[in-house]
Amino acid sequence: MNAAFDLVVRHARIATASECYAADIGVRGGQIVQIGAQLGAGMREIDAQGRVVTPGGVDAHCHLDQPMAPPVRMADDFDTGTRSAACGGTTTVIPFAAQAKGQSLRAAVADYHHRADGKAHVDYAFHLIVSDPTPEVLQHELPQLIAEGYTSFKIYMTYDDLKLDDGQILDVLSVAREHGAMAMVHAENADCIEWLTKRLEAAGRTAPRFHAHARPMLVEREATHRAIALSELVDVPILIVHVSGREAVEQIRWGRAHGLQIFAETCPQYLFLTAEDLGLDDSYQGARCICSPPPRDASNQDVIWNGLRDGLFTVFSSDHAPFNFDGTEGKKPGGQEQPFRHIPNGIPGLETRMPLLYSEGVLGGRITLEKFVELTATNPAKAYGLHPRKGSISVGADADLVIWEEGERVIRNADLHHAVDHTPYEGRRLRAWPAITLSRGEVVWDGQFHPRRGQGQFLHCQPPSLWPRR
Ligand code: DUC
Ligand code: ZN
Ligand code: ZN
Repeated sequence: MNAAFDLVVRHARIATASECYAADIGVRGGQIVQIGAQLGAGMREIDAQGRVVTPGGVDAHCHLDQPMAPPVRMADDFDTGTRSAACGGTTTVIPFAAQAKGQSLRAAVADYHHRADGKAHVDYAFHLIVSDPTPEVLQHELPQLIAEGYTSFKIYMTYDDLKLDDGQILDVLSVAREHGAMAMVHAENADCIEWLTKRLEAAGRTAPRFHAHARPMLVEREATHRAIALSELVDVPILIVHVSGREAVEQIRWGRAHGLQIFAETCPQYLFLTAEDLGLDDSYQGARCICSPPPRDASNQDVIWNGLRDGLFTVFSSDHAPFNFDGTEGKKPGGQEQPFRHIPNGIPGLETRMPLLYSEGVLGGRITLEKFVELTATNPAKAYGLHPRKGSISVGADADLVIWEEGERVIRNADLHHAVDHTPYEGRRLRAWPAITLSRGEVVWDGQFHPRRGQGQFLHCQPPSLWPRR
């Protein structure tokens, strides 16, 4: 057979960030080469039967095999993490090459490549984490790495081993401005958290649920406001990550109303969990849902939904930070139940991010399909310099596609493909799940996982394209 295409996806109801329409998708060499009605034959054909087809998800905030202080260790590496991503409709992940204090940024990147090499089932890029902005880092390493395709970095306002002071943040933001990078900010006030934590400890309040008491919205509000002020001073856009509720949202709206380019990310845990998931009593079970910022309450979930709908949020990421509940390396470091201060922060979410938002956002009538695509794929690709190769269904783009299937499904950790021993969403009902995930034209998920270990490519990123270049 003299086929025009390697693959044709027929009768697709294509959803992009701007429109929905019916067409066939022709794929050759892993790329979309034609979109239209009644395309010629493909070597392989998939009949989408009028189902919704979206771009593969871009999860622009996840942690995989990130070095931790022993005995803590992440449960997912690039093998299990990208496996889980593929089965949940995500075809690009952007985890973090984290600089330890005293380490060169280059060494952190080299180490992280070593961790990823030969393991990924889908494509990946790296953000940097800058924790030690020495003159060498600011003047040489960071600018060179940005030029080489590491065009985004995260900075922390909390966590002793990562946090920067305001002067350091200004220095790092200046590099982002000069070299056209995206600065992501973890906005929580470290000193307030420490002060509150000590008081809780002195009162014997160390159970998991007190994690949320040590990180009230005020500490996120103050740091968000400060981050916005610092970005204004330097005159550079920033993206506030994992925004949890009303108070940070108000600060971002304030910044935007003053003409500042403040972008924002939120995550499933702020839509589907509340502080009550950290425990109503002193049970240790709540350790599973410890993450920072902590989940808030139902009224704050509504604020986050509104922000997703009205454009306050630019991207929707998982903040997948995979720690087992049982064992010695995760939520019980050394095998012991620990005071909340010592419980690793983070919950798994790579595989459930897209289906949760599709189910409750799109099929729940809260956001449009176009908005879903924008938040889960197109905008993250733009924010981190991967668009239009990723995050779009267009000629020339990679054939990273998800064909959706509507129907009830219950989340069970036993059915997920990460290496974590729990999901915070156990038992939750979904209204849709990816039927097929294609990564550069190859089926990685069709109800069964089809391994492509080592086929996932490292992606060099362009500067962000969310705002015009200077
Ligand atoms: N918070 C973070 O800042 N990173 C990883 C997970 C978390 O809860
Ligand atoms: Zn963070
Ligand atoms: Zn994170």
